[in-house]
Amino acid sequence: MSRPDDEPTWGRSTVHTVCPLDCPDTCSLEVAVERGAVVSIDGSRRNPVTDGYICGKVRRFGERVYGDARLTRPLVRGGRRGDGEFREATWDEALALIAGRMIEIRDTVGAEAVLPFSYGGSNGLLTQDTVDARLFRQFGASRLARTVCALPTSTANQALYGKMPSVTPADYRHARLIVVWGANPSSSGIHFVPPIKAAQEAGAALVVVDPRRTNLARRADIHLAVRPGTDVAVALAVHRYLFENDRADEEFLAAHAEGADRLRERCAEWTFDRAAEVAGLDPGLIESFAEMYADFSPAVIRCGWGLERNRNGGSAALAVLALPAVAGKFGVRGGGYSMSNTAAWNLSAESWIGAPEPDTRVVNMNRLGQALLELRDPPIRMLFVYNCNPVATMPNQNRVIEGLSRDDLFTVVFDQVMTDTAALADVVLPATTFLESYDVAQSYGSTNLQLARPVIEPVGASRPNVEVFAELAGRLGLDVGAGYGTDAEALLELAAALPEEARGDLLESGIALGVAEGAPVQFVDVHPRTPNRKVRLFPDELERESPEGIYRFRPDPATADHPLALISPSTGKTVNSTLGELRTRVARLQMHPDDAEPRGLADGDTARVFNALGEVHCPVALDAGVRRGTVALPKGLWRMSTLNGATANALVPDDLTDVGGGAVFNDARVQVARVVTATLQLDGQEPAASAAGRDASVH
Ligand SMILES: Nc1nc2c(c(=O)[nH]1)N[C@H]1C(S)=C(S)[C@@H](COP(=O)(O)OP(=O)(O)OC[C@H]3O[C@@H](n4cnc5c(=O)[nH]c(N)nc54)[C@H](O)[C@@H]3O)O[C@H]1N2
Ligand SMILES: Nc1nc2c(c(=O)[nH]1)N[C@H]1C(S)=C(S)[C@@H](COP(=O)(O)OP(=O)(O)OC[C@H]3O[C@@H](n4cnc5c(=O)[nH]c(N)nc54)[C@H](O)[C@@H]3O)O[C@H]1N2
Ligand code: SF4
Ligand SMILES: [Mo]
Repeated sequence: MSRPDDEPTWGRSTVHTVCPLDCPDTCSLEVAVERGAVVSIDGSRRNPVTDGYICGKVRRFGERVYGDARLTRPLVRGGRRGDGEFREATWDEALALIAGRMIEIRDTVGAEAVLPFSYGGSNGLLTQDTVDARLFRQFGASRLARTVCALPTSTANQALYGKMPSVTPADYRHARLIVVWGANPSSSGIHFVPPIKAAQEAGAALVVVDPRRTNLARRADIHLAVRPGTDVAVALAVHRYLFENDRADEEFLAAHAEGADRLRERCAEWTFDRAAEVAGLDPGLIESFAEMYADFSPAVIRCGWGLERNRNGGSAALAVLALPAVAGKFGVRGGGYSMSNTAAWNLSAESWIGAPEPDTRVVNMNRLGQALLELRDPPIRMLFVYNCNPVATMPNQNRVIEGLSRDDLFTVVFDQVMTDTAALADVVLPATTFLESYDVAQSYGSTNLQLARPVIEPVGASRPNVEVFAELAGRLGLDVGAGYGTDAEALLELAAALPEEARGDLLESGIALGVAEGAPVQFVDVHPRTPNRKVRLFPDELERESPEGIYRFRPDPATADHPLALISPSTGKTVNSTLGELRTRVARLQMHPDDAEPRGLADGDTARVFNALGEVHCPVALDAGVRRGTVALPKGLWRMSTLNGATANALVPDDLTDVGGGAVFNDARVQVARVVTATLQLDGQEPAASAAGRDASVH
């Protein structure tokens, strides 16, 4: 890790802070700083969940802070769009340019021609939906529906339980049965794994529902290797079993739920045989799971996000989250469900944004390409990207790139590193990382709030979001409030809007643990936050929203030409696309040997993965751990990590989920073929290297 040499020498100090990245764990960190530079990052025990250790990704975060891709100055496009030529500019010049464009666009085609684009999964409460929201709302920009993740699951959790706080990992040791459904915590939330292992050692059974044999699936008593997108069928078959065999908790349902009869009607057709056929499983295995779930208490379901990223995602989340209610699993420590815990503090950004939302058009972020290419009245003329890397992370990548390549679009990208999206921008602004500015991280795995504080000075001329948006607002003549001159002032303003019990702990010790000291028992310490505190098993508003109705199965989109299901789950190398710049190896397509063999593919061969939307060229890794008929690429790849500059999202349709308008990343259906490398040998030269898509002939 490089260090500035001209800094004065002072001793090593350790600063306590938090990792705000998009990960349920929200680790508390100890960062060692020497001569003004980060020298090591490790876990602390202040957040009990962290337990003194963190993932390898964030241990390496210093390589990102000081890395080659780091943005240190504002940049203005020099050459043709996308050719990578930028010149350095001052903040004054860059912000004047942006403000001038915004005013010109507003005065000619209207403010709705500006679309702010952010997701903010790796951002805390300060760096998104504070001054940025005030600015874009007052300006009258188009609004963005932030739907790329968690919309189906959170819509289901909201409708059924009003987002009741979840069972936290610490309580898993009390469970006799743990069901990990569509989650892979070994990559996506590592602190969930030890509690699961400890519970197993104490005698708990483990069931994993996942198309891949994940680390936990290897240790499971039952692994249901479902075909992607079929969870709703499996969960409904379990419901049917419970209702038909007097294993439903009628007493609980009568006292604490409504809509059970309608759920019962919808599951009636889902025999084990029918669900097994749809999901590509042995019916006996689903039956064993159903019996186990009925028999064992406490039983907890860890519902992940893998099951929501398909056309049936909303219904799948509803059916899975409804299981503990129907089977009567609440009311005991270690029983119930875990979903995102973002609602644990019941915080609403509305309480500190203050400015009302304008009635402007709403753009679903999963259809960015379509919005850039097809929206009229007015067309989008400025895209302002921050806290997000849409070229790497949004569906239908080729359309996104085509949209961003429009000559008449002005794109601003405000980021920490030169992302694939920034490479296509007109103006690039450098942002601080969480080691250089304040933020308030809210855990979605547990219930704590923690303070991220500046550990080092901002690298180069990078600046925190709040300061940049406040200055831009000033240039636009908008009043975003007094307290936003610096991020420290903004922090105090935000803290004033937090509940009393959080504010004191957060500002004094940097951590507030939250509901019932972070370990609520569902239906004892916490209850559904629905109007009558009952579970709403058949939410009518979702039935109306969903084209075919809820608890319904929509058939697989596979065709004879594109028969394989491509999934793109999280890996231990990146958080979404964050840290993707540090990947050095080309990514591989995971494929079952039985799918590879008839295609003439051996381990390490270069393949072309394609459908009507695009193609990805990369080597194949044979792996019997991925179910037949399913292939997998890592989520969050940068374009440089494949052989042709396209990633899984080039193959993902921009269709939406049944409920919540979510992304259907795992509905990509593809064919895979071997790329035959040209062996043409020119006089005196080495054979051409494998160069898929250029001089190689593709079969
Ligand atoms: N290291 C790391 N950690 C992360 C992230 C990251 O990118 N990297 N991302 C963070 C974010 S934003 C999120 S939302 C969470 C997501 O964390 P997870 O809930 O773990 O979600 P995924 O990684 O998308 O997929 C989890 C599992 O679902 C499986 N799966 C795919 N399709 C299906 C299906 O149809 N049904 C079922 N039952 N399983 C399926 C995949 O094989 C995978 O093993 O992780 C967070 N943590
Ligand atoms: N194929 C496929 N694609 C997926 C998924 C999948 O399962 N499969 N999963 C999806 C999921 S779960 C999610 S959540 C999305 C997330 O997708 P994105 O929201 O695009 O998340 P990141 O890729 O982490 O990009 C966040 C960017 O914000 C920048 N950033 C961080 N902090 C700040 C800050 O304080 N200020 C500014 N200005 N910038 C900052 C980071 O440097 C980074 O480049 O990706 C989705 N994409
Ligand atoms: S990414 Fe997750 S596991 Fe890694 S340090 Fe951050 S919160 Fe902890
Ligand atoms: Mo996510």
